Amino acid sequence: MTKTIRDWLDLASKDMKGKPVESLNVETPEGITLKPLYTADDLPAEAAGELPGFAPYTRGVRSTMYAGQPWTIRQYAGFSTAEESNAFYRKNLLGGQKGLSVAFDLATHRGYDSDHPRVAGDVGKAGVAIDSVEDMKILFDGIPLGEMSVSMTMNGAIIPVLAMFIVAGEEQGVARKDLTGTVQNDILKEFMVRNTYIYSPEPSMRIVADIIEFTAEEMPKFNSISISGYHMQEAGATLAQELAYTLADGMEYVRAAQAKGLSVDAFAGRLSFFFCIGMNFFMEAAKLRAARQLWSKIMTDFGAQSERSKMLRTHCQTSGVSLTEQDPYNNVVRTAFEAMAAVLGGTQSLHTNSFDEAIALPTEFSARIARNTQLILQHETGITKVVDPLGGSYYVEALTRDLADQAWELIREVEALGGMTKAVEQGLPKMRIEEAAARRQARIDRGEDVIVGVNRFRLEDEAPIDILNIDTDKVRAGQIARLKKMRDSRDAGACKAALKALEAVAASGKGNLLAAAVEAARVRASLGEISDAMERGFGGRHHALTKVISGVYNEIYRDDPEYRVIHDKIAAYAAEHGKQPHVLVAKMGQDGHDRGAKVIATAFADLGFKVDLTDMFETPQEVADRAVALKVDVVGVSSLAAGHNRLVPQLIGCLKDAGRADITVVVGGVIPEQDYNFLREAGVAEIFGPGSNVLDAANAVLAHVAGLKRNV
Ligand code: MLC
Ligand code: 5AD
Repeated sequence: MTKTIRDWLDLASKDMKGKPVESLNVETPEGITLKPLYTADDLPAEAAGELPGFAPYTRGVRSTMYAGQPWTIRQYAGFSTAEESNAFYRKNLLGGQKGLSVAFDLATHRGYDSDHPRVAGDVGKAGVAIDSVEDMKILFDGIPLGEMSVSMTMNGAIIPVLAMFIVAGEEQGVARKDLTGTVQNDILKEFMVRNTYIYSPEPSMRIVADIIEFTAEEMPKFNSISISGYHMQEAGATLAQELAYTLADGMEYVRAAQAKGLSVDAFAGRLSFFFCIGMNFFMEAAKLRAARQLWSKIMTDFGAQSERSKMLRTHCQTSGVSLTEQDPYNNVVRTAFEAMAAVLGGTQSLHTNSFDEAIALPTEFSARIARNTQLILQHETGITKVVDPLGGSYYVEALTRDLADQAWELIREVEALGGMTKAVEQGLPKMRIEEAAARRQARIDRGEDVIVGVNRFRLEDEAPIDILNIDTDKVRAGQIARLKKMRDSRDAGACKAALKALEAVAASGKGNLLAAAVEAARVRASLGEISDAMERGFGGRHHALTKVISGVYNEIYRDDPEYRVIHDKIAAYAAEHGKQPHVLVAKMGQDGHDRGAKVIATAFADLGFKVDLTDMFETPQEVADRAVALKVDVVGVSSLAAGHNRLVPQLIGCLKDAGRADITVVVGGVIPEQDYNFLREAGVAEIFGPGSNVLDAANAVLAHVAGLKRNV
């Protein structure tokens, strides 16, 4: 006889030996209740009739998906000089990679030439240094831009970078109408989480709209934007938040383009998306299905007529934060699962991270394993042969609906504030994400979220692995020489006139910024000069306010004995000394990753430290001045873009010069073990690598303040 759910419940109750079956339900951070069993009763009614290639595209944007054409293996890469990155790209393409994806260094991201004093430690470090068309041409030397699709992850300095790309194409003999690729050009999430903005939100939104306009008119094969949730998840967002805020960003860009007088169908077919794929296997696949479903609905509401306008096409990257410094070969396994979730979710293009992610940029070896992960999926698993193999799964279809519902609520909240630009100005999404990040960190610290090799099954001793090292001084010297040569040989009058014209377009609000920048790039204006011209036109750079949220740690840890012990120790110290131990959490250089700094600031404040945060992008001197003025006990530097070896010793030097060598300096973030000795010798008291437990860190810092541990 056929069994019913009732029968199953009876059996399960028996197997649970009296414990209620509902005790197996799990509440996810997204606010979704997972049950131990899904059945046909859970299938959403609409799921039955959905087919790939048709709206709402839940099952995929193409009728045949990978059976017709596999996703693009598009590995994000860039380091050092244009020459070195070009050689790396060519090798990767020979190795089976299909599309290019450029990672620029932080100086370039923030609109500074390599000779700018603020960026000395960042040149060529987290990506490739590009100062001018000359560099751009070298970057794509021997790579035909009419055939190879190129993604460029650029937001702040998007105008000079895209202008230089267009001119590099011209000088290769490729018309702009034939260029294929994508620019990230997603500034809203920069204000929320990624932090490589240059100008204030309003002029920044104009830049986005100008690019959408220019590409819609002149570059029909080019994706004008890559609306990105990736960095939100990396910053700690739940999957529902990532999904909702990304689509809400998309809606804001659609409105910005409409405000320029463009009709939806003139540009919407070239909007693209970018999501992060973490370890939550089924929910990640469901997220991509839900994203397509929602976007189709959203674009229909915007009045889209063309089917293409309603298709959410996306790139995915496996999650960086899910990877660990400890036992790093585990990361190969994690990345493989994440890649599989992206593919089961129906991504168009994919980057798989390298196993050395938590330590340094990929080496040739780690990059090969990462690429091969995708080649093996495409060629060995048979996964490409059937469209949307998860379609019809009781669980995945229910998750797709639940996530869509949760995200829709969050989208409505943002819309009620007047859209994402307003919500960003008010700081709501950033605050929500930071709170989710603090909760996640607390779950990890308490061992509730297990990370193999970090908070469970940890190895006693680990041998360091080989990592890629970049000599930034050498890269910088080369860049400065090339800049000088270009400046000496260009037509100075023509360059000045083009920059003046660009400044006027920025100041007046009339004309297209990208069109004006192409003229400037052609006469060899540098990236920094083009950025400066716009800065003058817009009336300055943007300065973000940094805020510390509080209460999350206290709430989660309320009853935790270990937490209480440290909390009480800090309270006792404060009572005895008449002041709380005082920490300045500092970000230096152009490193925009602030999740770690924010989580530490929140946790330390809840534990009873007095906590201040520096602004983003400070110099060592600025941080030292602030530390002295605030009379802090400790400066905690958060470093995730490899600038520590240069910036931290400078900071310690500045503190010494100010007569405050007694201020303890600790460093946390992505610090390879190879650097520990160097930093200790420079005077760093404690180093907290990835996977550090926040309570342990608090204990160690307090010990220094209380004089129980000596600064080195
Ligand atoms: C594909 N095609 C098919 C098909 N599959 N045609 C028929 N049947 C099928 N089954 C066609 C498509 O329609 C398209 O043509 C062409 O083939 C290419 O396929 P695609 O699916 O569009 O792939 P691709 O060109 O790779 O474009 C993917 C994309 C794009 C739309 C998502 O925006 C992209 O490449 N994004 C990459 C973004 C990226 O790499 N970002 C890195 C961020 S790293 P047509 O004519 O329709 O175009 C980062 C980290 C940091 O941000 O630093 O913080
Ligand atoms: N090369 C390769 N991957 C990079 N990432 C960032 N910069 C580079 C680079 N230069 C990847 C990492 C990181 C994510 C934001 O992008 O995986 O976590």
